[in-house]
Amino acid sequence: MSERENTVQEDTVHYDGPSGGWGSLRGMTRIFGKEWSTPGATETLYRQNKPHGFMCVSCSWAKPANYHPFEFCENGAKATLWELTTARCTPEFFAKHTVSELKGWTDYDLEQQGRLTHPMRYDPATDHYVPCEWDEAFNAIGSQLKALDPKSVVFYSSGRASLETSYLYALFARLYGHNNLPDSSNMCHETTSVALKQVIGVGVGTVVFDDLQKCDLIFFFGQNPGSNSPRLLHPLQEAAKRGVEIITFNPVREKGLIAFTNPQSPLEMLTGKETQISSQYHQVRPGGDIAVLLGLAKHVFDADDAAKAQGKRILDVSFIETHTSGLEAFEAKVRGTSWEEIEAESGLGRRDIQKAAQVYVRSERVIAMFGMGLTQHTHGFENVASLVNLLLLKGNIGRDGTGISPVRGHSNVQGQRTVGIAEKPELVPLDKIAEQFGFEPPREKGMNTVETCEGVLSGEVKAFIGLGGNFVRAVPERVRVEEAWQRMDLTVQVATKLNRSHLINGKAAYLLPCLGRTEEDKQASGPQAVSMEDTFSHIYGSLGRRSPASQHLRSEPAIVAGIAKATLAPNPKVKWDEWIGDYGLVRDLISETYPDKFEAFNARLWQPGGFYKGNAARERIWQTESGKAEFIAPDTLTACGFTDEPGRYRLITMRSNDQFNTTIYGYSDRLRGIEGTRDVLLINPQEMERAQLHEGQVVSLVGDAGDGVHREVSGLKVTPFDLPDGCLGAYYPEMNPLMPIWLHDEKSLTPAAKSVPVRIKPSGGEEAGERH
Ligand SMILES: Nc1nc2c(c(=O)[nH]1)N[C@H]1C(S)=C(S)[C@@H](COP(=O)(O)OP(=O)(O)OC[C@H]3O[C@@H](n4cnc5c(=O)[nH]c(N)nc54)[C@H](O)[C@@H]3O)O[C@H]1N2
Ligand SMILES: Nc1nc2c(c(=O)[nH]1)N[C@H]1C(S)=C(S)[C@@H](COP(=O)(O)OP(=O)(O)OC[C@H]3O[C@@H](n4cnc5c(=O)[nH]c(N)nc54)[C@H](O)[C@@H]3O)O[C@H]1N2
Ligand SMILES: [Mo]
Repeated sequence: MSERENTVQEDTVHYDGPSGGWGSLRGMTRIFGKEWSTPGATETLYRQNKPHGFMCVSCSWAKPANYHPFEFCENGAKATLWELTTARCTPEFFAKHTVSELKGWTDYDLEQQGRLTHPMRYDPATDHYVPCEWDEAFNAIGSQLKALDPKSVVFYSSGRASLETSYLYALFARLYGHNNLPDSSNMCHETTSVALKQVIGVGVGTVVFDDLQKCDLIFFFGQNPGSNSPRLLHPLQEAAKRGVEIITFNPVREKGLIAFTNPQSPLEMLTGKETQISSQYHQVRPGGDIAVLLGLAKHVFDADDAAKAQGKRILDVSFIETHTSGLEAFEAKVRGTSWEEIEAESGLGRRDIQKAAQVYVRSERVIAMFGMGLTQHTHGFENVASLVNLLLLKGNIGRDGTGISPVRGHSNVQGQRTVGIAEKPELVPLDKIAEQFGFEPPREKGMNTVETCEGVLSGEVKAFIGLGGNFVRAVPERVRVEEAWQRMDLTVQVATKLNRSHLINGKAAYLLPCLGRTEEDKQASGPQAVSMEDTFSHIYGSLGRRSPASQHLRSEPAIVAGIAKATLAPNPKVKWDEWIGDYGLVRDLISETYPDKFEAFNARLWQPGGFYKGNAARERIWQTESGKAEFIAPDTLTACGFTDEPGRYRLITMRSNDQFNTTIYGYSDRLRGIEGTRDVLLINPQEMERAQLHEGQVVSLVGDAGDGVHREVSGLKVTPFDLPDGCLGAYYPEMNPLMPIWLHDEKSLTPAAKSVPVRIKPSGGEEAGERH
């Protein structure tokens, strides 16, 4: 059976309940029936996100000091139980199936095989993975790395690895001789890191937990907490109950942003009482946010003009004068943009935008939260900068209850950057590292994710080490990247579960199984804790206690050290064995390299609520080029990188409630009412009629990027869905073959996954819209 046929199951249905509630409990039991009911699993969940417990492996939402008895959500529990599964992907499994055969399996079926148990080497002669010893793997990898030019080797990381692992991995890269350290954030919030650094001087958000309790308005742009950070629904619910306005801009009416029933409140569960979350919900066109944000600012300037006539001001004039630069150009841009242009690009009426702006005008303390809906666009930078512009107009950064708040993805994606995983050398204290370890680190810029793909396509990249993740599945242009991938000399994947990236192999390939975060990590000095940083820049310890899924597993730090030792010449200042024996020594190294953020790291590891690494912009210290917060006048109204044409749609690639990135837990997108299949094409009924499509019809999507490359995904079932005109929705990662590698944010190179240009092709037929 083909991969696609495999996944098509029954019909879609509709869900009218709130997010959370009984549905979320049923969601867990359905998937995890067996594991969910074992006493060990419940006990493990109880320790999730608590001091001396372990930190959830799912998203990077904050872990509060005053935690609930069960400080986890539906999807956090899914992620944990996924790691606790009793299924094992053993050498016998690999003996039974060739790698070519496994390539035909779905993501779901691959991960269902459970935890990897042994280090494996790919044997091209038989097309099987065969077991090998750890030392054999390390030595073989080490000798190949020694023979290669370090500049042709890439060390990728997915945002899960701990601060300790990440620090060692980045150090290894630099000792070896490159800064090729792409990570998953290159496909994610890199736009945020680049834009915030330029406009407010720090690449991370300025909001902390307490601010959510003090604000009176939250703007919510392009993030879906119901599925991707469900614990964020609790403070949102509390805010809504306090009368805080929550104004959402999102093309999709996401359930979690509409209504929520707290599954941890017996009263709410019994009475079925739900809280309305968003006070206004605006279905902006994908790519239409710059226009919306200019519209909001336009109303603020108009209101300020009117107030001036009465001797008052709406703008925070003293903040703007003392703390910002560039207002003039921004104001000229806003005033020079007509409401007609704003309406056309945003897909929203002037009155709706003004209604939102009126709330902003009267609010004292405003927070803006955002996610992939802003970052994954060709002009994602302008999206994020425009949101900051709006906040700056009324001094909404650097006061209690205000600020900019990206909602990050992976549980330690922000922290990895903090401790040196960065392809940009200017983000790392290289002089300090040189002094600490007595070597000369490479100073030239390394490759990020898009550049790595380009390097693989051109043959420049010869070897790839993946510390977690599913690189080949997650990147754009999958078909071409997969093809080129196999020309590499060496691919090494450190992982917990089998995925597609493990099946696309270089000439030599190793699959190295590691401990999960819930598992006990015993080293020479005893059980080891690790640590991570959340989206609010708080740092926490995490201690695994479960007995490991297999006795052959090694910890991520130990695997990094094992490869490093086999690759590098001995250096008396680089003590891999001692560091692996006691991760506290690694934390001391981190304190030494980053004294401002990590002073007394070991002593503060278990501080309830985590310790705060600080944020200059929050103190109104602007580490920007001008020394001020910078208004940016966007030179485009659309965040899209292509023009509208008849028959060309903007495709949003979406996450379901039943997945963690490329890990597919099941086929129920409960909160959107899509059940039984992921092979859907979501489109509104008017657009269906225009394209002469009927519900249930099976169609293909064809890339329409105009670069002459044929890109196509077939077998999608037309499903009517409430979306704005001119756009379509379908699931990530299935749609990634449609994304050109060059379609990315211009400044940060984040792939533009929320506006992919496509046409619809009825099966076996011409592309719809061609007749126009
Ligand atoms: N359960 C679960 N949790 C996760 C993940 C997961 O896959 N599953 N992934 C993790 C990771 S790595 C990340 S980065 C985060 C991702 O979390 P999110 O940032 O929420 O990412 P998405 O779900 O891709 O998209 C966010 C929202 O953007 C909206 N959107 C699309 N285009 C636009 C637009 O042009 N404008 C606006 N305003 N909105 C738009 C979509 O409708 C969607 O609601 O979640 C993390 N947490
Ligand atoms: N079209 C489209 N493409 C996208 C996106 C989109 O919205 N649309 N989103 C992008 C985003 S935001 C991101 S972050 C990337 C995600 O890209 P990645 O981070 O590369 O992918 P994941 O799916 O999170 O990786 C899952 C795999 O990680 C491994 N794993 C799980 N836990 C551990 C662990 O503890 N240790 C180790 N070593 N391995 C572990 C398992 O083997 C699992 O199969 O995808 C990006 N791609
Ligand atoms: Mo992400």
